[in-house]
Amino acid sequence: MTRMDVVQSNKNRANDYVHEVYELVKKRNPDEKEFLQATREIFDSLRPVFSQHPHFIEHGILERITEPERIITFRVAWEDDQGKVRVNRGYRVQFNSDLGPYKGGIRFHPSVNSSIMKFLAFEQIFKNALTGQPIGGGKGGSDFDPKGKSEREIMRFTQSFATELSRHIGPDRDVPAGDIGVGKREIGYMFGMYNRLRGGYEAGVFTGKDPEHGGSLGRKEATGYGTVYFVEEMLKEKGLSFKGSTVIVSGSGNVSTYAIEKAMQLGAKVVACSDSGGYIYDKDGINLETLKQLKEVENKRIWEYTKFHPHAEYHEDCSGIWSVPCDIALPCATQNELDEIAAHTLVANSVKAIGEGANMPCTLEAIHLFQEHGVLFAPAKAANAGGVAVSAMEMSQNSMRLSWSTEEVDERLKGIMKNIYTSCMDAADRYGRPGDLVMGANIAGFLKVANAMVSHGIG
Ligand code: NDP
Ligand code: 2IT
Repeated sequence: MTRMDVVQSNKNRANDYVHEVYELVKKRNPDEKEFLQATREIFDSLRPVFSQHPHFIEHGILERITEPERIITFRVAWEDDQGKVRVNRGYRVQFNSDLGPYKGGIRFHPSVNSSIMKFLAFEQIFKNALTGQPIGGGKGGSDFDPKGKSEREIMRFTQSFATELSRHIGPDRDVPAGDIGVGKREIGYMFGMYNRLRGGYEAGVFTGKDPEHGGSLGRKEATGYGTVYFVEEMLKEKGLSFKGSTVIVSGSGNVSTYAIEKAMQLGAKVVACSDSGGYIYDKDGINLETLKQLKEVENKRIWEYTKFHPHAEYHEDCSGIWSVPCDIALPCATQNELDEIAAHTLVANSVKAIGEGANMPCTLEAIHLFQEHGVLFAPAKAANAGGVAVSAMEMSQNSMRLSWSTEEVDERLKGIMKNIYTSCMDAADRYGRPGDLVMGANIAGFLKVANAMVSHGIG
């Protein structure tokens, strides 16, 4: 065989392998729409990897990496304020521990199901690998809806959830953090329950703790800031910047708030944000102080912004936010919030860059459309890795029993986001798709985990 024949034969073998394993994953996980979407995206990127490194095929890496090491499902019973017994379902997906203890957030949202937990844990494996820190991938949560619940109900539910979760986690085993519906308050309740059950104080078992009680400074801001740092790197390459740009950010939770703050600090005008009820448009630029007061302090709905800024508009239907003309759009709310129709609208309005602050906020069709039209695209597992990166810094600080300053954490975060950007660009270059950050992120993250899996042997 000539060299060309060998290359072609490796290519065919890689394509067949990826196709066969995807069919297997579909068969084993029927109806798990989000999980199949996340695997599809990774698989589409990996063909050139298997063609260049056929030994990964012999090691069955794709079959193994798509099957969680462990999925824990449990009953969470609790009593509401009326004395009525309520039952929710709890999950912890411990997907991959080849690079370190399972690491990933806990989500409380009524939409939580096995597919959503698995897609989030799967994404987390590659995201965590990209940070370069020693952390594996996991995710957990419950279909509990915190909306409309009293403080005490939230505490009782969270404590009941943590009672079962506690037997499966630990500082060297599995280290949860926050996600949708879970912030420092819920982390505090879980941490308290864990320590009570253990009869001690294990600081590094949760991250995202209150900085007054063992948390890292800068963790709250890290995901949003990190997303903006990553997008700024991507813009720089094309001679663009946040300075003077018009930006829209979906959501108004933890990630959105600090993406808005950093974009503003870099000189952007952020004109719209949302919650699941609708979006606000403020042509003068959103007032961040009002936003924080409403959402962080008072837990109110976003429409109330217009009470304080009557010139701003409120529109029901949160997906309408994508019709607001902008240079940069940062989807920071939830999965599949930006579909092909929204992508068409953004492209028609000459959007220049998209940065995914949320996990898998853009559908595959939307991503393809952006790429076809030359819109710069920063994929979630790279762009929103700043949150978990600072979580891993929190683990280090807890182990060393010391705390770093806000400035020190922020400097490290900037360095990590820059490194992630460079490794994604390098991988995209090396595997034949220069500038394609989706492919670059998937390949760079995958290679780290796959090499560790090979070194750890099969079984
Ligand atoms: P929060 O709970 O703080 O905020 C979530 C925001 O998104 C709220 O404004 C919420 O509106 C909105 N939202 C939630 N679900 C929907 C929905 N189905 N449709 C429309 N809007 C919705 O969560 P975070 O900011 O922590 O998380 C946001 C995203 O970022 C998620 O995808 C999460 O996985 C991801 N992420 C979070 C990290 C973190 O450190 N927290 C790290 C990396 C990624 P409403 O209040 O009306 O529900
Ligand atoms: O999706 C995510 O990266 C998170 N929710 C944060 C995980 C973490 O462990 O900090």
